[in-house]
Amino acid sequence: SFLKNVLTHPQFNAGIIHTRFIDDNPELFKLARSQNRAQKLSKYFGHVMINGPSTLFATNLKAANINPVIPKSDCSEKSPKSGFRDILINHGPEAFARTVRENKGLLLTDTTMRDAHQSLLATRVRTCDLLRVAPFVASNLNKAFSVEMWGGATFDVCMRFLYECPWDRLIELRKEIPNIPFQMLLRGANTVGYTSYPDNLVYEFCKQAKSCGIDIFRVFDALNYVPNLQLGIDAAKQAGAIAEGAICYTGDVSDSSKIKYNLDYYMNVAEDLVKMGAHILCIKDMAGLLKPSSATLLIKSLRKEYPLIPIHVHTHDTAGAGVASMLAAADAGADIVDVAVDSMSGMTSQPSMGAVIAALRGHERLDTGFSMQDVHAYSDYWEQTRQLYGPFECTTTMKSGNSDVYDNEIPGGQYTNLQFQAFSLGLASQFGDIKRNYVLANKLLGDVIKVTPTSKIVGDLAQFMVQNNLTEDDVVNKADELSFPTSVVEFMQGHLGQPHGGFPEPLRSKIIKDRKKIDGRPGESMEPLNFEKIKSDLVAKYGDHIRDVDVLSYALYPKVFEEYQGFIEQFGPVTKLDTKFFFNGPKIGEMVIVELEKGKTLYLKVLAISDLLASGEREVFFEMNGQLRSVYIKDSS
Ligand code: 3PY
Ligand code: ZN
Repeated sequence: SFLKNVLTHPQFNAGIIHTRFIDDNPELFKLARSQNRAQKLSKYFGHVMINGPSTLFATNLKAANINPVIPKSDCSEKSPKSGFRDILINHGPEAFARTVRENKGLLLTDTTMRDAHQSLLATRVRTCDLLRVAPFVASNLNKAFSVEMWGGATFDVCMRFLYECPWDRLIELRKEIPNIPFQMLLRGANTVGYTSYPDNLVYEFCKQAKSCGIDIFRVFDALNYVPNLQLGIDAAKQAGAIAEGAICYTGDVSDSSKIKYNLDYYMNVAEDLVKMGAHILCIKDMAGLLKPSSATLLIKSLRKEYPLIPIHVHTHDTAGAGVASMLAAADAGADIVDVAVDSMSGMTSQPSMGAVIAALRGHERLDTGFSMQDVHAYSDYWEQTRQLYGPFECTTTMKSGNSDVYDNEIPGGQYTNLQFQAFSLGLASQFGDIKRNYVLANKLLGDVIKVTPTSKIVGDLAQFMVQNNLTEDDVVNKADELSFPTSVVEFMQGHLGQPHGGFPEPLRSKIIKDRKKIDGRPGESMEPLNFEKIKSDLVAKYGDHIRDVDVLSYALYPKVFEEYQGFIEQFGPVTKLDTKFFFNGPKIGEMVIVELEKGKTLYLKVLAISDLLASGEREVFFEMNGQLRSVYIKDSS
């Protein structure tokens, strides 16, 4: 098609051709590429229509065939209303933190674009569905303290299951929402992964994330291990961003029988975070264990000790007490709480935005100033959009909140994950067993804080116990002979850091035997990565479209990144497809309109699929911008 472009070029036809003809006319290549993309997307459709979805569905629920109505923004694109980000940009992180403390009214972080769908829809929400509502968020939710839209599990799920680039999601959303701070969840020394990484990766990750649009890094460590936290806070600050130091919450601070994680413990971690220079303190209640009375005790104590530092509270509504806890936290002096829009709230997600706003309407000190109409319009959009994700809907198996979380302490995201796993193995009734064994596994591991990645270790041990029919005593007594999951062995070796109260003995020694022990911060003993070398290798393999951010994607998830690159090389920019088409492909004869880039629209229609040929393939006939084409697709059934 390049040749065709040259032959039909007016300059060529007019005979005005010189040695710079090709250099001066880069569109010759562009046109060729876009046709290529169209062909690849047709191949994608053929593949999905013949071989089924490209990403494994978690439930039997179908994706709805709807086009969600986009709520109307009440201001023009050219002049976004002012928001908290203006203060950050114009006056810097310290002034920003002061403004937050002085703000009248409770501030809200909207987690709909990250934690809510991570907890309810297996993190599967795609960039196009976020982008559609982004102008509305910028104009109508401009009072928000922040939008949490990146980090946690979204990074790897983007590439692994959605075949999207997480960095592009950030960059594109930033363009649409220039006025509200963007917040991400950073797993400290584990960044957005499940293991420890070399320090230079953590610094480089924060630098790139900040330059692509992240303003606030919520930094946590799954063990509240101070040296790991320090690394994350330093990296966020060095990037010039706001460092929100998070204390992972577990147990019950107001239950005097639970002594391991008591008020003194939390106050000590807070002191360390303040000493490190965190701009904001966060209580990160990833499992939804913070009852209202405990929120009152903890936040009052922190407020008294640190009158100047903003306090941010994060919870999950797993038991159903989330709104009550956030109101208690606000009353006790929290400045900011996390909420998800109504239709994406509740259960393992965050408490409802609308409920918190309505509860505080007219409150002399805490009224949020949000309009209920705006919340309803936003919620309407998500109610419809959520239906596109039926195949990942946690409510297929979960119908209500569940206060057993106070016993098993399973984080919101993991709760639904474990349930899906049991369900997809046809062992839905085993979920109860897994939850009970999760409690035992936690005890065996020394009562650790459970959040990514430690929650996975506890979950792995619980599943190992269920599968092998092991009691708590069996695990300890037979530890010498058992072949424990790698995650458990590495945790015991110290690969994630040191847990509060130390490792459980004799189990640790029995499990690690003569393997290496890491006694300090794992990153300290890791070789720095050579980013230049990685980049040149990637460029050699994939071409010069590889950017510095791609180098980070590779450094964090080498195999996932390579599979993702291979996928888009084969099937093109599937991120441009509407969600219903991405999951299931179009119906025969249905017109699909894809905006490949501004001003470049593709009209694609699959016309017919042939019977199985002797080659094991089927021929897919389609119309691409009015022209008839066909591709052969292997039928793998
Ligand atoms: C994550 O690390 O992904 C979490 O959401 C932890 O709460
Ligand atoms: Zn969370």
